[in-house]
Amino acid sequence: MPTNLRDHLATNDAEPALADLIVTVVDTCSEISALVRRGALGEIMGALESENVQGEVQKKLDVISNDMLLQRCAASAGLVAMASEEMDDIHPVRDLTPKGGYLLLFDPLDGSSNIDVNVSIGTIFSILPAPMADAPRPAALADFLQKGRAQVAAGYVVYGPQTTLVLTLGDGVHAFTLDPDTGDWLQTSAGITIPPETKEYAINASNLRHWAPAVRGYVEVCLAGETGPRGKNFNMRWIASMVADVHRIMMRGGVFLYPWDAREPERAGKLRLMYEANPMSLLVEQAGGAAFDGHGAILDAEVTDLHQRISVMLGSRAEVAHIERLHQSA
Ligand code: P6P
Repeated sequence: MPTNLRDHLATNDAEPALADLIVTVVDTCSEISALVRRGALGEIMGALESENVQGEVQKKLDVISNDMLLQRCAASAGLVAMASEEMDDIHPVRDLTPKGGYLLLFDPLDGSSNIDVNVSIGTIFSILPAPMADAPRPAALADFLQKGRAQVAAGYVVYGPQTTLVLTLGDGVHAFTLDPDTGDWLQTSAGITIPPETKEYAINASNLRHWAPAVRGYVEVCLAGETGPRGKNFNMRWIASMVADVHRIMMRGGVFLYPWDAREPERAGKLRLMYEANPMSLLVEQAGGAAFDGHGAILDAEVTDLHQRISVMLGSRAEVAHIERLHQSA
């Protein structure tokens, strides 16, 4: 009988408050999955009048998912505060104490523009250690501004043909699939490793004219295939749902690029560091891959703002190393 998530966490000696927080997040994702599956039957499709801090039109399910995570995770005893793509400010839950605890960050429904067209979407989450405080005090924004390498756990749930959790606690990457009959999360992969080589890249090619020379050169050589300097043909995928594109890479290799582009030069890219790039980069590195931001490892990127954006190039280690060399020689 496959291991379930609770037994996996217990077997791997996960700190009890961390295990409880992870189980609470994932059980909430079970409920989000049920809403996603109902689609138009559930009257939760479509957009709201509101915009999030990113200036993106919020889908009903974005806000519903966000509120579900806030409400349910607040009960997890080790949780000090939360932050979300859908909220301008942090969401304090309980005071920091000398015992420490955890900070939870999430993109409650990444790829939500795909909801109305029935394409896979997902929830991404990151867990950071809460600082210890000599005297009890509420968490502050500055407590969240930790580099990605400080994460104690990261994961995503992809709402696709299967509902699957991919999780790391810093000691390898494992996958659990939701059994729709029992509601249990059963382990379906242990010790996921990303093949170091690949012939498959994922990028929104319509942005080619906006990219930096290194990225444009990389993609043009891929397009040249066996007639070009690398002498091999490549395949391209772009689901426009980071969770779905990254899950494919976790399962069969590849590289995912959402690089800086000239449309908004002051922004490092489109994707957010704290609750998209950092959790995905920890998962990818733990699976033997690499995650690069155009200058260095994403997990080492300086953090200055909760909603800062970053250029993302991640996946098969040898291919990311090739992309890094192109940046160094540009
Ligand atoms: P584009 C979804 O909105 C998202 O944040 C990621 O999930 C996805 O990879 C990217 O944006 C898609 O962006 O510009 O291709 O629509």
